[in-house]
Amino acid sequence: MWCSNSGKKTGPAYSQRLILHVDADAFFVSVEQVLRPELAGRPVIVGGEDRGVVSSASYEARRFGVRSAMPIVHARRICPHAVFLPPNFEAYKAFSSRMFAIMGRYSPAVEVTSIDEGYVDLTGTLRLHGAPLWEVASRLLDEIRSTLGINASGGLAGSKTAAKMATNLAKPNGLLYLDPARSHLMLGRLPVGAMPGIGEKAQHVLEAHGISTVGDLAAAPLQLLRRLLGRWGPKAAEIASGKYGSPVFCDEGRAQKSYSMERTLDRDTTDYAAVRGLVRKLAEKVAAKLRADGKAAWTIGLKVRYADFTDVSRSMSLRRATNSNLEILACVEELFNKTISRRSPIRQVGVRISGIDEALFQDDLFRPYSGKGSDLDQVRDMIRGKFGFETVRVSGCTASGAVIPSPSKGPLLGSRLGFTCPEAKRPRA
Ligand code: TTP
Ligand code: MG
Ligand code: MG
Repeated sequence: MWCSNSGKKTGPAYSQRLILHVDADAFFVSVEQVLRPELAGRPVIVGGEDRGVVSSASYEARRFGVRSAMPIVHARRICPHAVFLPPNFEAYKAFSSRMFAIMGRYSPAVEVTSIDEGYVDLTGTLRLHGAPLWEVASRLLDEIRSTLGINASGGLAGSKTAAKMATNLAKPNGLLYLDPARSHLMLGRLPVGAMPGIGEKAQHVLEAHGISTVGDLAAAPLQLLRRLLGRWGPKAAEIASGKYGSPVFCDEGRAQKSYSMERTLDRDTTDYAAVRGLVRKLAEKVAAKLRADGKAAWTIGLKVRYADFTDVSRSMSLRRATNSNLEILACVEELFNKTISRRSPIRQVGVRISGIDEALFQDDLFRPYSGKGSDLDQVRDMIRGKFGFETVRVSGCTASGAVIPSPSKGPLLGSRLGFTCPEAKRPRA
């Protein structure tokens, strides 16, 4: 699909802000189809095991109603002839970095927003490329296609939000150019839920107050929006009106914006002690990744999915960014205690750490801070890195997820320091 709304023969002015948003089509599935060409053109679904959810569905599978985040059991019911595959993250990461490397050849300003998606700021590159920027955008998508063998769609517009909405309209395998001067006219007619940042819940709230399109949102009274959406309300209106354009954050964008892990339990359970242990284990693993990257986080979040698929998410922001195991565990404990008030079976839990910052704090002026955490955290990370996660247990959590009632009852090594070492395991040969 190709679409230009400008109707003009000439391209955008040299200095006009133009941002290209790129998002790979059915990314995980497309990579699988490159690795196994016999799957091309077939309904293919990548997702967790039977109790998991769909991560990515080929457009052939989507015709049967399969969508991301749908339980695999449901997908099997509505599309039984699809090929179901477990995820292969290493391959996806390799394709992802090759895709962003291609994008980086078209402009130095590239913001990575997810594994298969990002922005390229093409502003000011008209002379460099010597061609209209929509042609340049088209060339970029072609290069992804011919080099990696996967399709990507794109949106070229005057702001990141408009570009992302254009990509969504262009999918699959399309490119949509929206003339910055007039894009709000087209985007204004879209349902309010089409705007990035307006989730399902916000959409329902807005619709209940007669705000059903992006244009309605742009024109809504700010006071009403503040009441309905909090501080995000007026900003959302500004974005909807096309007046706000956040820059392409190249350096920050390349860095990971959050660290998260989630686990679906083998069976729905009301054994909250076991779930609590699992949550602590996830938090420790995520915290270790954060330290390994020399980062710290401002916000710690917990998600609980109940057996009926209702999700409860809670997060807390800290007074300073941290990567300390104990501080992160303390937050997760507090969130868990606040969240598990409903006495219903739990299906899945997840821990998400966001508001990522450089770990710049330094307690010892005479020793440069590595960002890898306190001595205790570094020792624990090192032992776990060498001998496996289970070789060190932080008080309060066993390998099976059950809670140790008192730290003093655990084996002694390290317990004074806040963790226990159940056994000195040898590395596997
Ligand atoms: P998306 O870009 O949202 O989805 P997609 O690439 O599969 O399909 P399309 O963009 O054409 O609509 O997500 C990129 C990848 O992230 C996706 O292939 C798998 C993963 N993912 C999940 O694991 N869980 C999810 O709920 C979503 C939405 C994506
Ligand atoms: Mg995608
Ligand atoms: Mg995406």
